[in-house]
Amino acid sequence: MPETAYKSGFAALIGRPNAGKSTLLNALVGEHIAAVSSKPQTTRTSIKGIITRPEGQIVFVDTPGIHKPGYTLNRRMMGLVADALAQVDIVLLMHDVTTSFGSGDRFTLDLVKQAAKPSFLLLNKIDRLKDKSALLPIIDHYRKEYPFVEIIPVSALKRENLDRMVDLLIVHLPEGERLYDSEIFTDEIERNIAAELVREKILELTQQELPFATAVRTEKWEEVDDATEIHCVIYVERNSQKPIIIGRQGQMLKEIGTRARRDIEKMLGRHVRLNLFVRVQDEWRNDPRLLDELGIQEK
Ligand SMILES: Nc1nc2c(ncn2[C@@H]2O[C@H](COP(=O)(O)OP(=O)(O)OP(=O)(O)O)[C@@H](O)[C@H]2O)c(=O)[nH]1
Ligand SMILES: [Mg+2]
Repeated sequence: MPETAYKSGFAALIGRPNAGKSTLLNALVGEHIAAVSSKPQTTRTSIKGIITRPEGQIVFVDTPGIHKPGYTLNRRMMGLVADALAQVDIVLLMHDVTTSFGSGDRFTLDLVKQAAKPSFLLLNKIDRLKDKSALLPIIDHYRKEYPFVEIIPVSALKRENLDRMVDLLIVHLPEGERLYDSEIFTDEIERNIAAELVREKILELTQQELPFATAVRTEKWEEVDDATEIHCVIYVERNSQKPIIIGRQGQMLKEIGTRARRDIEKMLGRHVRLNLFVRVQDEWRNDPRLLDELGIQEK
């Protein structure tokens, strides 16, 4: 019998919007599978990223940042967080060390306490700390709140301390067989990742309410001779938002398309012809059917 058995299991990335959960997911799998932006509420679904090591396999579950739900969309997003908390083996609570502990962090921490699972505290964005001793009061505060199995300062962006985090995670995972083939790094399908990459560019390039009022869906995906032809529909809520997405002489839509196409080509390793269409869909954030179609399902 081998000295240590193979380990496998699920770890949920939980935290406030903007903490850096999706940045960490992308860094861990080494691929751009989750949208990242400086705007809050970037992630709307739970996306799995898988890493396989000789000693174990970890399935990371990225989740939407925890916030007060207003629309059906946001209620479903919070349902996905509750679901992830209930289903995984280990919880990774991520806190952005450049922000101070507020009521949203209190609410988030209470959810982690209720889940009562083995939990790691990840203190993210340490690259932005001039003085690392600023971590000590944060660690102290969290340690008094919950018996975290590990408290690990990391930088998802600079990939600091991630190997150590993975090593420690494997130690705490249950014994078990591989859950996915070792080459698989996500269970997300390419057409959904493409739509997310388009949405990411919209978040990058637009301001105010537009990032929240926009959704993207891939409607056509076809392999033609030398390229993949992709049609994505961008949903906005009001007629007045359409010209903002399109921009003067179509410049904005063109820029969104160019940036997204580059990323999609990187993912597919193939030429892409990306066509974007803008559609006004009143109140889509409260439209159960469209939310289903967007993969943001009721739980
Ligand atoms: N300096 C620094 N910035 C980071 C780090 N990790 C993430 N960021 C930035 O923080 C912002 C938010 O990152 P995301 O990964 O989208 O955050 P998230 O927690 O997934 O956010 P939601 O999906 O909205 O819940 C982006 O601008 C990232 O570039 C880090 O380690 N250091
Ligand atoms: Mg995210």
